[in-house]
Amino acid sequence: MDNNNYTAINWNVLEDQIDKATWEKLTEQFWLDTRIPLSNDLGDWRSLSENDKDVVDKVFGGLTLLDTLQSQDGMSSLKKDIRTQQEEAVLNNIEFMESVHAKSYSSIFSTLNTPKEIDDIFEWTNQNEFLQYKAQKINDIYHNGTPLQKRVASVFLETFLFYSGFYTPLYWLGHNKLPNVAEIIKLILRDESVHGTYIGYKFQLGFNELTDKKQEAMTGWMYDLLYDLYENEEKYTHLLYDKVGWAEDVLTFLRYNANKALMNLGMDPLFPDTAEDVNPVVMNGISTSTSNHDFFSQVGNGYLLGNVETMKDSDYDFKF
Ligand code: MN3
Ligand code: MN3
Repeated sequence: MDNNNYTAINWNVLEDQIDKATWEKLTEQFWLDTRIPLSNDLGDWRSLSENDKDVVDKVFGGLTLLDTLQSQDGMSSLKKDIRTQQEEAVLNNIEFMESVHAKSYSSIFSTLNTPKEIDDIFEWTNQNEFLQYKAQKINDIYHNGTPLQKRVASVFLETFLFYSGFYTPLYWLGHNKLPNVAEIIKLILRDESVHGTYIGYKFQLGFNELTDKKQEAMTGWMYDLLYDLYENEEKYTHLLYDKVGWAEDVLTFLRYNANKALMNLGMDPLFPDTAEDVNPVVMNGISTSTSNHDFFSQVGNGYLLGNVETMKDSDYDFKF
């Protein structure tokens, strides 16, 4: 066969079954922010203190930035060194969902905040030095890193860096507040669980092909990067959470998730923290089943995307 021929993607001949399994999982769990009745959370929102509201706003500003990065630069950079054509299709799906994630915070803002407040949140997000540090660090790897480094950056972002933000809506969900906002976060979390596992798996395929010496160098680079990001995350966490007194709990949650990111990459944990160390209210928030709101049927019979089931704990633990 002529190597210059343009090759049609053939889903009936799979080099890697995981591509198809991931495609099916991701398309089954497709969702849109517009189906969640966010305005039902307005009563809860009004009951929060100014400090509590400020934390929610800034946390979602930060998450918007990270999902913007994933949708604009992350997946397109990973697509440059795919191992199979189906991997590119999966990354296309992920890229679109990252745009849904990034947009969903705007839906939350437009429900809870005034236009002036929204402007201030974005202004803060685009100026904050710790947010900019992590976004630029990861983006630099996306543009200048090796194929494996890029996959590490993506997994660290999604399985680790997001969690300083996810803590807040899960905390409120654990206290029976803002359940619809939390529903969006849980749908995002469910996606990220699949993304982190899949991209971590593709990393491991490449990593296993390296010589021992190169594996050692890669591992060293990875742990250095994690430490660097953790130091920045400590500062970000104190800045956001000191005024409500949650910083230490958030840092425990972060270390627990940093270990999960390493696990996705097939690496040993770095921190001693386990699920038992995390604030049980937040763990409870993660495991609370979603209420569904019947959101697929709300928009009429034509909008039927398979059966929506109650989410389980295991939905957040996607493994092959
Ligand atoms: Mn995302
Ligand atoms: Mn993702």
